[in-house]
Amino acid sequence: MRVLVVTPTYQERESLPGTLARVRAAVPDADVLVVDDGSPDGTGAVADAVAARDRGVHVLHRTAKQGLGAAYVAGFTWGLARGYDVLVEMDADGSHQPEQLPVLLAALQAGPGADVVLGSRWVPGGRVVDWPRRRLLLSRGGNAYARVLLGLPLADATGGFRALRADALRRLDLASVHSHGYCFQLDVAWRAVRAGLRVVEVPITFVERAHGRSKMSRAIVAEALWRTTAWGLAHRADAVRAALGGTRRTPRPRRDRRPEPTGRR
Ligand SMILES: Nc1nc2c(ncn2[C@@H]2O[C@H](COP(=O)(O)OP(=O)(O)OP(=O)(O)O)[C@@H](O)[C@H]2O)c(=O)[nH]1
Ligand SMILES: [Mg+2]
Repeated sequence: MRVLVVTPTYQERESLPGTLARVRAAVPDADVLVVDDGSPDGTGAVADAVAARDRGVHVLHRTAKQGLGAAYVAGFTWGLARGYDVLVEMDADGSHQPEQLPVLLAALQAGPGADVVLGSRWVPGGRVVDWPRRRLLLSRGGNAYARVLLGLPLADATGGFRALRADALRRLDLASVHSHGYCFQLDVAWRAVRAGLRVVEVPITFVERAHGRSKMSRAIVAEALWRTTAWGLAHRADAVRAALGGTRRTPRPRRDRRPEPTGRR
């Protein structure tokens, strides 16, 4: 199983080297792709320096900050073109623990297997360390909104630490993803559920960043809110059409959530 860990960066000069070293130690057989949007603090050069001495680390330089979603689409496209079997999403800021990568990857193969494994803060065993109350509320509230509006059968669709099988990813029509900010996470989870993929949540420990600044902004929250609302309304219109005798354009979500696999911490 060839694994590529995709790590988008913007202004992560201090966090990136430690994150990369931890990934390489935790899953030595996996490659890493840093997708840097021309960070003015020189994160791209830091990544290049690591890549120069480690053949398992690659860097994709983009010229302007275009958001987390666009960075992941570019990184996934790069990985799919090079034949990786599994693509992983991971932040560079230390919030996602590289030491939990083996648990995520094992869950792809455990039991009946999974197409997409989501690291989840809001299943039993999941944790958040050092987050202020307003961030906890935003995350819980955002996930609750997505559950109600989209019928998304997930406890945490925005954790952003996840593993996807390449063949599953190919079914999600990445070229049509327009989400910029962290609603990219919701977008992909929603597409996966609608495509009838097997989506599994495993508990993770999410730690507030120690260095650098959060890119979370009002604009990013607003984007998540309006896009989720638009998706929800379109979904409901679909359901109404189907109830009136038309055909359903989107398949019914599969609600088979398996019990957590191994490695609970
Ligand atoms: N390439 C690229 N990376 C980005 C962009 N925005 C954020 N990132 C990276 O994506 C990861 C997550 O971004 P964060 O700033 O931590 O945002 P967040 O995780 O939604 O917010 P916090 O929970 O406050 O940390 C980090 O590694 C960022 O450097 C972007 O526009 N382009
Ligand atoms: Mg973060």
